[in-house]
Order: sequence, then structure tokens, then C-alpha cells
Amino acid sequence: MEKTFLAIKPDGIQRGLIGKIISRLEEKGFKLVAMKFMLVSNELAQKHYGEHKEKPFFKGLVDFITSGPVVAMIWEGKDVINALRKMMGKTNPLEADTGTIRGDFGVDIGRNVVHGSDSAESAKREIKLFFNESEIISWQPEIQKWIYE
Ligand code: IDP
Ligand code: MG
Repeated sequence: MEKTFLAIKPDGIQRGLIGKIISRLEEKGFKLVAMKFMLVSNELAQKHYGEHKEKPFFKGLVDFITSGPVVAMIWEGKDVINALRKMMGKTNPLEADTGTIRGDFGVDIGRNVVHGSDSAESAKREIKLFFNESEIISWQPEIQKWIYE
């Protein structure tokens, strides 16, 4: 089973969307294996968004992600990396389909509520940046046999 990194950004926290976002992923049938409510340091933000270093929005992005608490999570499941990207919707919330997290809850690209790993490589890298091995819980939901055949 695949693992992916998902974070609810400071706008999602301020707007009281933690429960709604987590509910969608739980109801889909994915498994939460790690979670923390935390502040992102400048150093962590720079590393996490390293691929965007040269972009004009980089400073704003780092300032924003460090501006308040986030919920950092690891979700596990079949093809979960792609599936969560689909459930998040396009980067620009105005272009994201209705029914997606960004499509339903956001307007501005710089306030798009969630971050999710975009590939197996990013998932591995981001999980390692935010979590220690000991914070990742291996557990078996009793409901699993009703989700996977
Ligand atoms: P993603 O979050 O959908 O993977 P990326 O291209 O990796 O999108 O960009 C990372 C984050 O940077 C986005 O979620 C968004 O908040 C912000 N961002 C991306 N492009 C722009 C832009 O053109 N203006 C302002 N912010 C942007
Ligand atoms: Mg990205």
C-alpha cells in the first residue's frame, strides 16, 4: 500500500475545515497513519517548497505556510498519492472541480487549503521531512475488508 503526505494549510485551520477535510479522506476509505498539529519553521518550509525556490510566489508561499498552525498527516491506501491529488483538485481553486477540496472550499491560488504530495518521490521526501519513523503508526482498521476485496 502506498503512503502520501497531506497537510491542511493555515487557511484551512483558520476557517475551521480540519474536521471536514479529514472526514472526506476517512469516508473515502483511506487510512490515517500519522498526524500532528504543528507550526512549520522557516527552514522546514524552505525545504518542503524547495522546488519553487525561483518562483515569484516563493516568499509569499513560505511566509504563508509558516504564518500559523497546520495539520500534517500521512494517509495510506491503494493508489493514495493520485487519489488524494484528485480529491484535492487543481492548484487554482477556481479551476478545481466542484466536489474537490479546493473546488469546494477555496478561491485564491495562494489560499488553496491543502497540500498533497504529487508523486511517489515527493511523498517519500515530504513524509521524511515532517515525520520520524516512530510517529508513523502501523494499524489494521477492522473495516478494511469492506473497503478492499
Ligand atoms: P500544488 O500545491 O497543487 O502541488 P504547486 O505548483 O506545487 O501546486 O505550488 C505549491 C503551492 O504554491 C500551491 O499550492 C499554491 O498555494 C502556491 N502557488 C502555486 N502557484 C502559484 C501562483 O502562481 N501564485 C501564488 N501562489 C502559487
Ligand atoms: Mg506541489
